[in-house]
Parts: sequence; structure tokens; C-alpha cells
Amino acid sequence: MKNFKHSYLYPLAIILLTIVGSCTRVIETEVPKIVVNPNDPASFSRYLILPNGATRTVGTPPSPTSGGAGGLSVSNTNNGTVVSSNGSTVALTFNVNGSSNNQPAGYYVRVVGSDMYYTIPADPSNADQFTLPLGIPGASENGQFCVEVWVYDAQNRVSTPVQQCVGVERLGTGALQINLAWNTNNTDIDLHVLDPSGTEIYYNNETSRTGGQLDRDDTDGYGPENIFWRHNAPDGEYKVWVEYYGNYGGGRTRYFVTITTPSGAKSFEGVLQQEGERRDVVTIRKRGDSYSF
Ligand SMILES: [Ca+2]
Ligand SMILES: [Ca+2]
Repeated sequence: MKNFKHSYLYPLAIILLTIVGSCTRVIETEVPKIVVNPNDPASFSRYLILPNGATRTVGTPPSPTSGGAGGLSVSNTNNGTVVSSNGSTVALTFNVNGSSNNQPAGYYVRVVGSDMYYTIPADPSNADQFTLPLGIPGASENGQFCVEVWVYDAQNRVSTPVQQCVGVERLGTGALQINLAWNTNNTDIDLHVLDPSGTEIYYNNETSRTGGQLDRDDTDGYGPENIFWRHNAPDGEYKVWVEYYGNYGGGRTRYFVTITTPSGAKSFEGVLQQEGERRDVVTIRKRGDSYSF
């Protein structure tokens, strides 16, 4: 519920975002059947769902270059630990400093304490910011993990790392889980699902007689919001959309809707610019064990 929507008094810290490239991207992966523990980095790093184009390498990333990455460095946009959940795509955002003089070629990312790292190519249309979507498996337990991020340039010069931690809060999953997260603080985005019975599930109507339930609403930034059917989800259509409810200084935001079913996970992303805006995300058609999008 939004009891205090109009009484939030946020500090004047404004997160300036220049996000380019808003076309919807879909990432599809298999969900591990085993339980995944964020507090066990070596195992957890294998099951994180990476963005398109990312590669995993066993070992440690190249050491920072003496003299730095040709003027490039990364810094954090988040204050403290970002809250996420199982079945959510947490969207960590970093500022890339110095990109007016030198272009980032990519980023190395490592889960602290793991034996591997990820290489993620830079998005040339968004050189001054790096948004890192990390899909957390639906089977993940409560816990916390941290990532280190380095930027490198076309000459393979590597910066020093910046660190960001993510808290994983266990939310409902099962027959169908629909999860929303976004990448700015001080914004209220809402997840809405119209289920096969014609019931709209959202912050103002948290349950449906079909068994669907909203078990987390977020009103101040990042999410996650989560709607799920634990044991059975009725056959039929599930219409999913997001709405930009409140802007308390966060501005434009990039959202990630993750659908987790017993057979896998899909992530849909897009951009919301301003209050009152609505974006249709996907219609899920379920028939027995088959889900289509
Ligand atoms: Ca919300
Ligand atoms: Ca929040």
C-alpha cells in the first residue's frame, strides 16, 4: 500500500541518468533445479543469469594497469546494499568516468570470493554508464553477495575495481513468478498482472482467487515487486505491464521484468521516462506445463 506517497521527503541527491538504447531485449535461460545460496560465491557465480554477450572465464580478471585504464574509471551510483530477490534481475548501475576522452571497451565483473569472472562488452551508445543486469535464480535462498567491477579500454588497459553488494530476500516462486526491478532509487514503479480470471493483481489488490499473490511492493526504488502462483497457476492468459507511479528525484528508469516458470526464466527490459507512463511488457499464455510469450 502507498500510505505515505506524498509525504516522502527525499534529500536533493538526484541520480542523473543518461540511458540510451531502450529497445526491449529478451534473455532466456534455464533455471537450476537445485537450491542456490548467495553466501556460497563459488557456486552462486555459476548460476547468475548474465546479460546477452557476456562470457564466463575461470580464473581472476587481468590486474589493473599501472597508470590506469587510459583515464577511465568506474564508480558506484548506489548508496549501500541493493535489495533484490530470487527470480529477480537486479540492475546494478555504475558511472563510467573519463569516457569523453577514451571509450570503454568492456567490463570485468567478479562475484567476490568466486573462482571466475565475467567479461561484458561495453554498449557504445551508453559509454558513460554501465548497467549490469544480473538474474538471480528463482531457486536462490536468502543471503548476500558482492560484485567487483573493472572497466577496460580498447588497449586492454584495466582500471581499479569498484564493489557493490546485493542482498537477496526470498520471495514467492513456483508455478509462475513475475518479478519487477528497476535501476534508480527514489522512484516508485508498479507491477500489474491481469490473470486468467480477469483479476488485476497489483499494490491495491494483492491477491486473486486463482492463488496469485503480490508479496512485495516497493515504493522508493529498485524494487523488487513480485507476483507469484506457488503450486498451481490456471491455464490462460496473463497480461503483464508496468506503471511509473512516483518520481521523487530518480527520473528516467530502466526496468527488468523476469518471468520464472518450472522450465526456465525470461527477462524483459525497457525504459520508463516519467510519472503516469505505462508499458505493456508481455502476455504469458499458459497451457498445462507449456508457457508461451
Ligand atoms: Ca511500486
Ligand atoms: Ca526500495
